[in-house]
Amino acid sequence: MVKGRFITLEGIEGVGKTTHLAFIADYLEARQYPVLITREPGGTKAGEAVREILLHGKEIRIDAMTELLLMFAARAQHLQEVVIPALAEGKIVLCDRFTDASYAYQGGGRGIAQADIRILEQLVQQELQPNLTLLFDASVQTGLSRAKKRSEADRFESETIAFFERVRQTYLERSRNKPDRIKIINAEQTLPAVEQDIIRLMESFL
Ligand code: Z5A
Repeated sequence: MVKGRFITLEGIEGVGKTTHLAFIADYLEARQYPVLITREPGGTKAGEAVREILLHGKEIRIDAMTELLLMFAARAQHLQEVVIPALAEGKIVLCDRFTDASYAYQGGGRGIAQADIRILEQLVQQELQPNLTLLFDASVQTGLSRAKKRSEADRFESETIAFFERVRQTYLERSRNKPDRIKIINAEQTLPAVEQDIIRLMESFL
């Protein structure tokens, strides 16, 4: 039985998901909420191994469908081993990316049909969906320039501007179709302004 709440953070690279995840965890813990922080792909030993192949195996050939299946393989393990047990214990699970990323990157970015992604979503998640998704939105130029300052480009970050534009537009389209769950936060703002928006959203969610 699901007692906790599942919050996911999404957006193109460099929009501040990792930064804001820590801020949200601090905000919740200061209010005595039990929090579990995790990420996708990853969050389990098997998932982190898959992540290593997906992000850093630049010399390994991975076709779009293989990439999608690996994302969902890691997700299946993550849900069973980490997310579902934590929700059953009443925790607030904060996850850096989830299935909206598969729609945005493998769907919008790589061109896999949304209907095919939906089949895997249904198979792996059944009825489970995030209760809240924060979509950090910034231009591709802003996101990539922030990401570049931080670390060497991984396999995704070496993609073209057009790829990231498609990813961003798919995220925005999903938020228009699911406005109750997916809330857009303007990530072009200064960090304190973004944090104020996060607090406003968290207050109305909790
Ligand atoms: N992927 C996929 O294709 N399909 C799937 O189903 C899933 C994932 C689940 C790994 O994701 C890759 O997996 C991802 C999609 C794919 N593609 N890539 N690459 P990831 O989340 O681990 O990697 P990422 O998107 O590259 O995250 P990131 O680079 O760590 O970015 P971020 O977490 O959004 O940003 P950040 O590290 O918090 O911030 C970047 C810098 O900007 C940092 O120095 C901050 O201090 C700074 N920053 C942040 N916000 C601001 C503001 N507002 N002003 C000024 N500076 C700021």
